[in-house]
Parts: sequence; C-alpha cells; structure tokens
Amino acid sequence: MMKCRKCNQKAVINMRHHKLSLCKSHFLEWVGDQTERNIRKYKMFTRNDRILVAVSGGKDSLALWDVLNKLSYKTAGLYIHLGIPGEDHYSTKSQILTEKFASENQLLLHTVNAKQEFGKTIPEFSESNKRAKSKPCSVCGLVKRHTMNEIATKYGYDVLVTGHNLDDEVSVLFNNVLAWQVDFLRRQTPFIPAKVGLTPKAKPFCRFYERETAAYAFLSNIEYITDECPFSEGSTTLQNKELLNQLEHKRAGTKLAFYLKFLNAKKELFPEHEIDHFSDELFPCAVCGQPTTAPGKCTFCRMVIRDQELT
Ligand code: Q46
Ligand code: ZN
Ligand code: ZN
Repeated sequence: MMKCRKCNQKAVINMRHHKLSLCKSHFLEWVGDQTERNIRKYKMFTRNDRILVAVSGGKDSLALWDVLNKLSYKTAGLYIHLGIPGEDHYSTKSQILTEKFASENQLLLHTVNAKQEFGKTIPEFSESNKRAKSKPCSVCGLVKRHTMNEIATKYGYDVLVTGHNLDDEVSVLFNNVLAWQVDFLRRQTPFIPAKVGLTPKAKPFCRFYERETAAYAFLSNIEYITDECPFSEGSTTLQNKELLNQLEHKRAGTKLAFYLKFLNAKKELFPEHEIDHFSDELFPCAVCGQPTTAPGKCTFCRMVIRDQELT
C-alpha cells in the first residue's frame, strides 16, 4: 500500500515527478501551499487585489477558483457562454455547473453570452469567417480574450486569472519550439503585468500537472464538466499532450523540467527589455477602446462589425 509521506496513512496520489505520495487531506493542503508559492514566486497578486477568475465549468478553472477562495483571496468569476453545442449542450451544461459552484460558495459570477452580446455564437462566427472556417478555436480565443479584458476593466478588477495547468503550458511551449515562434516564446510567462487598458493576467496553476488539478477537483467534490469541447477533437494541443505524456511516462518529471528550464532559459534567451511584453507599441481600438497592435479597429471589432454588415 502506498503511504502518505506526511502521516503514513493510505496515500490517494503518487506524484512520481516529485517523488511524493500523499493522503487526501495532505494532498488538498499541498495544492493550496503550492498555489500560494506560485503566486508569490511570480509576484502575481496579493490579498488586497480583486481577482477575476475566468471559469469554463471545467476541472482546472473551478479547482483554481476553489483554491483561491479557500486561501482567502478576493475573487469573482467570469463565465462566457460561447454557444458551443455538442451531445450534451456543452456551453449550457458548463454554465449550469459554474453557476452551481458560485452559488454553493456564495461567490459573485459575471456571465456573458456571446450570442446575446455580439450577435453570434462561436460556431456561427466561425462559419461566416473565411479565415477561421473549420477553426472555431481561433475565433473562440479572440472572443474570450476580448471579453475577459472588457469585464475586468469595466468592473475594475486588479488581475485576471485562468486555470491553465502545466500540461497546457507545455503543449503550447512544445508547439512554439517546433515552429520556432520566437515572439510567442518571448511572451509565454506565468504572469503578464499591466499596461494601459490591459488587465494583468496570471496562471497560478502553471506548475500543476493536469492529473493533479483533476485529483483536486474530484477529492474536493467539485462538480465539473467532464466532456471535452467538441472542437478540441484532433487539435494540435491534444496531439502534443499525447506525445508529451509518452515522454513523461518514460521519464517522470520531463514536462515539469521542460517548462521550468524554459522559464530559466528565457533570462538568457531574451534580454530584459525584450521580455517585457509591454515594449510592444499598442493603440486604443477606434471602436471598443481596447489596446491593439495597429491604429484603427482591433481584430475583434473588425470581425464583429463585418459579421453584422453581412447579416
Ligand atoms: S472552447 Fe473554444 Fe477551446 Fe472549444 S472552441 Fe476551441 S478554444 S476547444 S479551450
Ligand atoms: Zn497524510
Ligand atoms: Zn475593438
């Protein structure tokens, strides 16, 4: 029987990469401690800050909201209904689970419905957008980024947090290395500080394996959506995750080392001023006012306005 390193009781999880087995209560405590450590290490936020947690109804974001709430951070949630269908009405089901979590924990939840707010669901936007056809994820990312920053700015939140875990970060890193996307590598970081019109963004779960966030959600009795978004099927992200899992299986700790060594190497790869995400010149969008890289309308407004003109 696997024993907890701290109390010698039966362990519920064995983390080979940390050479650590823990029982339920010590594992839940460990997740809280490690989250706190990440928040401090990357100087993400403090207990005086108002934090907006982007929640999708999945295990990572709900687990993150739960941990931050238990650590006594001041949080509220943001759920974006993207109008994604699927066997079980993916978006509607995830909204119900998110609302349930918020009400059980008496937490404020902002909800934005893409169809009501911008006139179309993600599949509809994707359908009418030549460039994005068959790639709803690029439209989806655009809508999410715009909405998250809009709500964070409108209600004066100090920081926006997302539930990205180590597997997500490593998959993106792997992709960027394969294509040598130097600019994306430069920007990949657990914390992006503020710039005029842009709320800081943090990923406090960036050092947790997906298996650990799933175990946390399960052991904490959090009800989350277990279905994957139907558009994620066959995605590069999933393919990368599969490959990386094979490497991890052969050598425990590969994913964590790849990510942490990358964060360290960044100091040498990119001079200090280049790492600063905010050295990029930004202009306020002529329509929504959110920062954009070129004068005129931002990509989001160009897409929404063009779609409104088409209908
Ligand atoms: S929700 Fe949206 Fe993801 Fe679905 S459409 Fe793609 S990006 S896969 S995180
Ligand atoms: Zn224990
Ligand atoms: Zn705009």
